[in-house]
This record gives sequence, structure tokens and C-alpha cells, in this order.
Amino acid sequence: MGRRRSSNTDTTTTTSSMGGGGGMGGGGGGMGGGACYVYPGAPATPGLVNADVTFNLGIDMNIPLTMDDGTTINMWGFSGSGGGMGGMGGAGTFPSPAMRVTEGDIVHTNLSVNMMMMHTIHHHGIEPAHTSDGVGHITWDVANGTYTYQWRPAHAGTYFYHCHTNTVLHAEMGMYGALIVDPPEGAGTLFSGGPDYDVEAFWVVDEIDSSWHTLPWTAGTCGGDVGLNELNPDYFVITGVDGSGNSAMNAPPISATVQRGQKLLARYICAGYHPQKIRFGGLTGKIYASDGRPLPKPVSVTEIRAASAERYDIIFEPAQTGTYLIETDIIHWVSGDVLGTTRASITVV
Ligand SMILES: [Cu+2]
Repeated sequence: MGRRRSSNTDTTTTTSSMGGGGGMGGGGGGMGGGACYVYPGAPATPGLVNADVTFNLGIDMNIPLTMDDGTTINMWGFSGSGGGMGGMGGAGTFPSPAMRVTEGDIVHTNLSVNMMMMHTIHHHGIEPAHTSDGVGHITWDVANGTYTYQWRPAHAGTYFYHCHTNTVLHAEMGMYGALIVDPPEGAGTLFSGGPDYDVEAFWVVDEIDSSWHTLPWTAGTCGGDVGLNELNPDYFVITGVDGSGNSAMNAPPISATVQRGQKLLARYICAGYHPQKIRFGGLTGKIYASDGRPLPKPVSVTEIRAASAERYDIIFEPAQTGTYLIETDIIHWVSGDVLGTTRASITVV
């Protein structure tokens, strides 16, 4: 088992015994490099069984993201491959590679942190055993080793995953990706007994405060005030893209084209901290599900307000050709001011 540290006040550089947990366990605990941030190391994953799908993810903390004004901002994220929409290896992306699985699959996410830093993966909304929940503060972080998160999605829908170590900073730095759970019928059906769709779009809207993006991974964990209570975003992104340009990294398309008579499923994820309002440019959509659960009956909307981590599954059946601008306002949580707006589009041919 990984060594459990009893003190959280040790500020010296330490290295841990990786322990002999066996299997895929053994993410070590006890960290150096500004080690006020000390949580127990990860043991071997209890109750491992054979997986239907395996994702192998690493960490990349040097992901340059060039904004429309030419400024390059450093992002952090997961890198890796395996299963579903993975398949890219090596360098990390922003957002991190999407995971796609089928309801009822037994899934393993192997997170390797091959450096003296801590990270986790929290599969948001999936509700696995607490040992695989990835909330660093109440279980353990993964450091200098590999930990296997074992989970089995019970409900088709739109989710996301993110790092849960020093979460305020690590999530802002971009450590998240989409997590799609298809029903047994497969992609093209939102959930069993639910609507079908022909085309899919991913709208993952986030804000960036570039002043945070030179901070170390431990920032704020020693009790000092490094400003993580003040998020003053200066960039606004949809699915990893500033403004309405083409998706530059490993992101799903943000500008969707559908034919009249086809159904477009938009999977909208509010990935920022400030509230958002997404507007559909004159189109009316039907919300069929939110946060991975069907609504009692679909609700017709022309815009949606959302708070951090909310997801909405919206189906559009446009009757008229044209290009419809999808705009999301990021709204200050206290003042109500619109801080910025992201843009994507639906083209109907
Ligand atoms: Cu992290």
C-alpha cells in the first residue's frame, strides 16, 4: 500500500515509498516542490475486475494556446489514448481528449503522473466507489506513479472529467475533457427511449484569467493568498477555441452543419466558474436531458442559463436554411456584467 502520511505541515522535500500495492495501484504520496500540499498516496485500486474499455492518460503542463490577439497562454491537460474518442498519443490538448463509452461498460482510467507533482481524475457525475472518485482532498492524489480509476456509467448522457487536485487552479488551467456515455443503442441515440440525432456538436464554454497561468501547481496550498479568490477572465473560449475560429486542437467541431430535416444534438458543458447564458441565434431547441439524466418531458428554449459544471443536451431540427450564431455570455457572478462572449455556429443547408 502507498504510505499514508500523518502530517500535513511538512514543508521539506520528501520522496515516498511507492509501496507494493500490486496491480495498477501505487500512485505515491508525499511530495516535494513546495510540499504544503500533502495528501495520502494512492494505494492499489480495490476490487479491480477486467475492463471493457481502458483509457491511459498522462499529464501535460506545457500546452500552448494561441488566442486571437496573438497571445499564447500556457494550459495544462491530460494526454493519452485508448478507447472511444481517444487515440491520440503524446502531447496533451486543451480540452483534454474526449472519453466516449457505452452505458454499462466497465471502464478503467489509468492515470500516470510521472513527475513529482499531484493530480487526479474525477469523472464528474459518474458516481463510482469513493476509491475511484478522484477527489484528492478526501481520498488521495496520484503522484509519481499510476492509479486506476474503475467506473461503470449507469446513465447515458453528457458528462466531463477533470483534475481534482488544488481544483480551483487545475480546472482553470484546462485540466478537463468531455465524457460521453452512449446508450446500448449506440451513438445516434441520446438515451434509451429518448430521441435520435443525426449530427452532434460539442459546446464547452470556459473563461481564462491569464494572470493565473504562470502559477505553480501548488499555488495557494501553503495558506498564502495567491489570488485564487479573484477570477478576472480576459479570454473566453468554446471547446478550446478563442472566438469563432476553427477548432485548432483535438477538439470536436464547434461549427456544425446540418441539412434541413436532420436533427442536431448539441452537448453543452458550462466549464467555467462564472455563470453563462447560451443563446441560439433565433433557433429553438428542445432540452431532452441535463447532467446525464432525462427531463420528465422535453422543454423548448431559445437560450439557457447555466452554472459551473452543468450540462445540457439540446436537439435542434432547423426548418430553414441559413447560418445561426450560437453565442454564450460569461456573466460576472456578483455584478451580473457580461465579461465576454464566445461564438460558434450552426449552418443549415
Ligand atoms: Cu491537476
